[in-house]
Amino acid sequence: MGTLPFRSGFVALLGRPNCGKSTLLNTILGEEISPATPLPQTTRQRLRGVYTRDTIQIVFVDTPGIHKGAHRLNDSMLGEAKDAAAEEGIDCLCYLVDLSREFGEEETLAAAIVANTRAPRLIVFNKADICTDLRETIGRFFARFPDLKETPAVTISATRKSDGQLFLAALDPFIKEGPRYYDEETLTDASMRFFAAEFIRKHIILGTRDEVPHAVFVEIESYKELPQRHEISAVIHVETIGQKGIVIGRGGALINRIRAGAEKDLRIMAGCPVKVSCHIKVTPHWRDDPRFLKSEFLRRN
Ligand SMILES: Nc1nc2c(ncn2[C@@H]2O[C@H](COP(=O)(O)OP(=O)(O)OP(=O)(O)O)[C@@H](O)[C@H]2O)c(=O)[nH]1
Ligand SMILES: [Mg+2]
Repeated sequence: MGTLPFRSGFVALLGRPNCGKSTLLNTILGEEISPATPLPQTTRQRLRGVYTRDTIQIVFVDTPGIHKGAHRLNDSMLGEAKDAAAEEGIDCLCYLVDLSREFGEEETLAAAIVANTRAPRLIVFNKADICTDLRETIGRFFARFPDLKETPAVTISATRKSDGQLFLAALDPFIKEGPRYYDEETLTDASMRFFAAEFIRKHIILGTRDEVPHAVFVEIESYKELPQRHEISAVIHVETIGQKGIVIGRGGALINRIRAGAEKDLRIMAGCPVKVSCHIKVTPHWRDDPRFLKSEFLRRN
């Protein structure tokens, strides 16, 4: 018996905000690398997550939710998703559809972007666990987007580990013979600085509401890898003085919780204790400031 050839591929995860892209990526990798929260528009830029088993490697690309918004930040997020869809060499574009909410304008935009790509496609109907009538809802989806009728589809709950396997099985035919792009231990291409910013932001999202989580930008001023621990110093940009007060919280209660939450998450990734210190700065209109929106700025961060 000969050995099986190594297979590999690039898979983009696309869909409207909050449909479960980051959750699915985390479930498959068995580790939280892409913050997933109840807030739509959590993910702001592309992130690669690498799944490697004996003879297969899949490079997943998580993307911001497809939506339109008033700020340049929204345009930049939409650009990130469109670029991921149009990238050469994508072996499968997974279009995640949230079955638990009405299909609205964002779904129409997402479906149009997906329908216009040349990459092979898989529809991933998600949140099956909280959909009241699967058959009817999926029927309504195809009635609304008839162009996608012939596209293969799988129905899952991204929060269920066993459904991650179901998804991988549906993806299997798209993954052809190819090289190992990353070594076996690599889970992602992003830096600890990037994760520091993302996990601090995650805990701000979890602790605030309304416009506040959208008005926050986390900048990493310094990231020191000391022998015993990592020390991170961050600036949390907000747009108004009122938001600054909210993020600090009564007697510093919220900012302390944000720090503690981020330290706990980052400790898992860093493999050692992590100390986070933050200060909060009012930077009006950063969401329309190109300096804050360039991917390189975010990645360098
Ligand atoms: N019940 C249920 N909830 C889910 C499922 N998948 C995701 N969620 C929840 O949906 C919310 C959004 O999930 P995310 O993974 O952050 O969604 P996303 O598509 O990455 O969102 P953006 O980054 O904003 O585009 C979170 O609260 C998840 O826990 C699912 O299969 N079932
Ligand atoms: Mg996300």
